Amino acid sequence: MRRGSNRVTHSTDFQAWAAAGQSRVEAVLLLLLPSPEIAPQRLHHAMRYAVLGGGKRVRPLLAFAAGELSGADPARAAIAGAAVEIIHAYSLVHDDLPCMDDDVLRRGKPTCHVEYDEPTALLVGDALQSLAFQVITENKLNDDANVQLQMAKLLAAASGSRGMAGGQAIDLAAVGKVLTVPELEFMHVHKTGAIIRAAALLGLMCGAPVSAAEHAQVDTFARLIGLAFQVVDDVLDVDASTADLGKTAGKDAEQGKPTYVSAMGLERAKAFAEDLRVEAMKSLDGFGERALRLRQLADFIVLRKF
Ligand code: GRG
Repeated sequence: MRRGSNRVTHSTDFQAWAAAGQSRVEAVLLLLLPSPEIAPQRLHHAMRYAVLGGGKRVRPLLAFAAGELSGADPARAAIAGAAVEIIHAYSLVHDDLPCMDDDVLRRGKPTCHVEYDEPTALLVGDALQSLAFQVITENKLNDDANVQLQMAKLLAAASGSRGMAGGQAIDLAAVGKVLTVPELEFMHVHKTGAIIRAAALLGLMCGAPVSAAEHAQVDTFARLIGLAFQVVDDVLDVDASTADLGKTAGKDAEQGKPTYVSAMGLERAKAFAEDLRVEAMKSLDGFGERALRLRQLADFIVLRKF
């Protein structure tokens, strides 16, 4: 592992940039979520519980960072990133339900169905998914309405049966089975990778048009880093504590889930994540300083401990 990149990731400059982005998206989410004063109050409370005050906000940070390549207005990238984060929050609420992963801890707090109840958690996910599409369609994110329509389509495809929801279906069907590495990759490119890719491309699309070649470079970067994100998630499940993760560690093995660690072993899985990081960096060749934040995020995603 290149130690130099570790220094970049932990530089105060990156940390300050990330903290500013996290605060910005938190403020936007606060405004976008329905007030807990409005009926139905309990559902609105639960939606805010699921979204606010937690998480690394990696997806909005990717939107900001990719937006820097196209000169996107950060206010627009923040809305696009928030829409993806709302989809992500919905997926976590549903994933934690007893009919799926059945977990009690998320982001260091009781999961939504534990804090509220199962029907409420189901509706929280449903309402958050609708809210994300309201957000991405009712706010002006690009001066060209056609581009904005493409953005809404991208988010829909990334979330649906040929994206995240499809990946989750494959994941549920894989419990207790042994998957090959290509099968694992297919599952995770959908389950985790699709909305990470969407976050980066939506941030990019908030700005001025870039060439098809540049768009493809960002797409490649996002696909590689989305997969790396999942490989690291599998590694952390065996290599980190529940306290550090804010969610139950060791669940994959306990539930008989095929992971990169079960398929390759811990050390090879770590090396694979590093290979993906290096490949992702290469895909940004030619962007120079404009891609600094994307490079730092790639480092963060692979070198993170939580
Ligand atoms: C229910 C349709 C549906 C989909 C669920 C994303 C997902 C699909 C389930 C989450 C389960 C999981 C732990 C996946 C591994 C990768 C992942 C998405 C981890 C959580 O994302 P982080 O680490 O979480 O970005 P924070 O809390 O930081 O936002």
